[in-house]
Amino acid sequence: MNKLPGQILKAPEHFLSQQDIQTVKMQTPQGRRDFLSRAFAAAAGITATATAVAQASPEGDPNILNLPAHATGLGQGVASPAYGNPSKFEVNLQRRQSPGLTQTTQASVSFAPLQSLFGIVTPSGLHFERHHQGWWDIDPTKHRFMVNGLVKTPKVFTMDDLMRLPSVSRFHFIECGANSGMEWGNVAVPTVQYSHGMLSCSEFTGVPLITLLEHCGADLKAGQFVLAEGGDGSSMTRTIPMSLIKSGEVMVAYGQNGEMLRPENGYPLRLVVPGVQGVSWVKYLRRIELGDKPYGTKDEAIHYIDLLPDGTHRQYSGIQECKSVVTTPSGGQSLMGKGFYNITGLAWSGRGAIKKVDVSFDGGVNWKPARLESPVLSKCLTRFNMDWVWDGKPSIIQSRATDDTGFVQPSIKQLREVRGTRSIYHNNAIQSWLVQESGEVKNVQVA
Ligand SMILES: Nc1nc2c(c(=O)[nH]1)N[C@H]1C(S)=C(S)[C@@H](COP(=O)(O)O)O[C@H]1N2
Ligand SMILES: [Mo]
Repeated sequence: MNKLPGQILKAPEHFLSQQDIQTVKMQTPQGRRDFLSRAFAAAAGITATATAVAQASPEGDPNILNLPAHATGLGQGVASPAYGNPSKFEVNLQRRQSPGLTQTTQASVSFAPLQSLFGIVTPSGLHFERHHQGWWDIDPTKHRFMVNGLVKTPKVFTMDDLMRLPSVSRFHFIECGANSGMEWGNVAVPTVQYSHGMLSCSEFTGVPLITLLEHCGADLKAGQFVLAEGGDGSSMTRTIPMSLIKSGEVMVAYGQNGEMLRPENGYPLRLVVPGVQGVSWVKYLRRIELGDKPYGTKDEAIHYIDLLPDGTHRQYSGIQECKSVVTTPSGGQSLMGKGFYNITGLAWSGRGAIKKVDVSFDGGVNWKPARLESPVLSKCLTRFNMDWVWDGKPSIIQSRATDDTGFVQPSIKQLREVRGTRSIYHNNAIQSWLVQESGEVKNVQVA
């Protein structure tokens, strides 16, 4: 029996009893191969109930014994509409609005269904959305992009102008600074879609911003910051330091996952600022101004800043620190019974590549390294997997990521010690999922 650390906090509707905590049992497999053989042995040993990973025999299963219509008849011709859609059986795979968020006149946030996604790329139609004043489908022939400020020749580009220039394609995550924000206040939202779903990852294509600035004769000595301005009515303007831009990573992007950006993600042009919170990835990008100091715009003065315990604000804290989350099993899901499971999740860091992800099944007492799946890219989602045999007892599953700067993802307790409890933004704490005896998984906090 393990002793779990500290006090367990929970959402009011998901009470975690002391008894649950006491009965969480640890798993200490010796190595993967040994583990797997024992895993399947364990699963086979519980044959009486349907807990093995597959049915033992096909006898009596009409779905394997009888030829279905699709094996004997003629299928359909090429897909119509010509732009393909998911299977009709996948209708539950949707972006969703959080039931816990205040609704304004129109919905302004939709969350990506992380619990149902594989690998690292977010399908464009499931990319999360955050609109400060609604989205637009802008005519690309009328869209203009201007570069001005500390440049020799201010210029206005059309989309055709931009698409003639040398382009790059790179995979990056985007995470809203408010992702997991509800967890600060110990409001454990029910599913990973709502706790972590303001996170997506795409292959972006565009022109490095530094190329455009140099093209306009930028003063790279005096010019220390740029202002990025969006074309929608939200006056979404953000300051971005030239140090990020000079690295060549910041991109004026028109492509997303092999096609043009989706309207809700900024069509026809958005800024891609790898590693930095989503708000700086200005959509419907229409202007870049080069200046010698931070601009302190409205969204930089009152939003996306962190109120610290001493009453001061942490400002320009835009880099999304190292973070991870187990996406299956996660809140709202139910395990089908004892036996083997693939634990899977995502890890990312705004400072570089993921080096390691450890997983705990006992609320953070013992940790074991997960397998990182390739590719492992800088400022990009990394997929991790791990084998697990569930013994049917309550368990608290957590993941803890380390990036290549050596930064280790903190617990919510460690984070609160430094940042207090009054933040909304920049919560990169370890996430805890309680697997109950019934198999139901709930969002809890181990603090
Ligand atoms: N022009 C404009 N750019 C914007 C926003 C906006 O409302 N208008 N929202 C920002 C915020 S807060 C985030 S988190 C990301 C969300 O990008 P997405 O909607 O493509 O997921 O875009 C940023 N860029
Ligand atoms: Mo955001």
